[in-house]
Amino acid sequence: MPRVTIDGDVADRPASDTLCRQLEAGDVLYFPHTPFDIPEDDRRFLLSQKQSERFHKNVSYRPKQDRLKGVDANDTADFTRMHEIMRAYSQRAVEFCANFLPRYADQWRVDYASFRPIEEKGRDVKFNARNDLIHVDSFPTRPSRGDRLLRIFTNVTPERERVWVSAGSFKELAERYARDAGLPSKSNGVNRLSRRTISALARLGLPVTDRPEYDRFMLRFHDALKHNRDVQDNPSNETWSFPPDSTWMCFTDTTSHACLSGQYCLEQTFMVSRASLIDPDAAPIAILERMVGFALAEPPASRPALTPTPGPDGAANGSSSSASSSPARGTKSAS
Ligand SMILES: O=C(O)CCC(=O)C(=O)O
Ligand SMILES: [Fe+2]
Repeated sequence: MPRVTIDGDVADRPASDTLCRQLEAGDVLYFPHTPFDIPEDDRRFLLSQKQSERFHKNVSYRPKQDRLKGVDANDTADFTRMHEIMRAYSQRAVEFCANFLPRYADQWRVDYASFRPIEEKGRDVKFNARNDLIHVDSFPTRPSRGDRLLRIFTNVTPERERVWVSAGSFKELAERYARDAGLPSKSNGVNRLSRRTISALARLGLPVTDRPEYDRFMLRFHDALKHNRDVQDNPSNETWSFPPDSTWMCFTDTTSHACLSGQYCLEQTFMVSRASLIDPDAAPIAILERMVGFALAEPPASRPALTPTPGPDGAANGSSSSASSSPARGTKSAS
């Protein structure tokens, strides 16, 4: 799965259909020079944030609510400064992506941005939350319902690269491992019953996530890949180094990835509507539906409007419920 380098004028024009097709199939689009501005003062402030003193996890920014999380709110000056920086990064990343990928921008939902200030190598987190194990992304608190997860990352660490490794695309991995992870089955009456109960509870406003079969499978697959030594240790896995001040984007529900090392990094996520894809048949949901022979989420046309509405946890969701039905997963992202 190639890493496609995009430099110079190409970054200033809308991506060609060929490039969109490559992106949707799992290629990484790599910009050796970040194609939008990150002011020097902002970088200095981000780098001055020492890991572990103030952060237990990533800093997140929710553009729809203009809300910052993961920073000590008692330190008002630093909180305000971090808030400004995350707001500005998110706006610039969204503006760049909207110009570069206009075919998705009309219908996408702008999801969270994040700042990752903690060294990834040897990071002490629970097994399924480890970023250094290869996986495809799925968000427990924000089911995508078959829409795609597009993410753009910027390495702001001076003099150190961010290193990723990949075991190929969702299609390749699903062909080999989806069955072992437990493909959805139509005949599972218990499943259907519990889904109906969850839907009913969600309609009553209770904090459960009405998660379609697709998202339930993607969460299982995320965990299964992390536990699979054949995936993790495959000698043909590809390694990509992203140098300081580079930016890259990919559909992280398709491009399998792990971050082996690297520190300060900014990121913005989008949920891209299935309806706007150039090749909807290459979407993970389409691949899985061909395998099982039935629909794994409501088709976009029969869903409520795509306009994001804040859920109870502030998540930008196109549906009425957004909190997790699975307390074990809490609000962490399986990503
Ligand atoms: O921070 C990174 O470079 C990627 C980590 C990751 O896999 C994720 O956030 O889903
Ligand atoms: Fe991930």
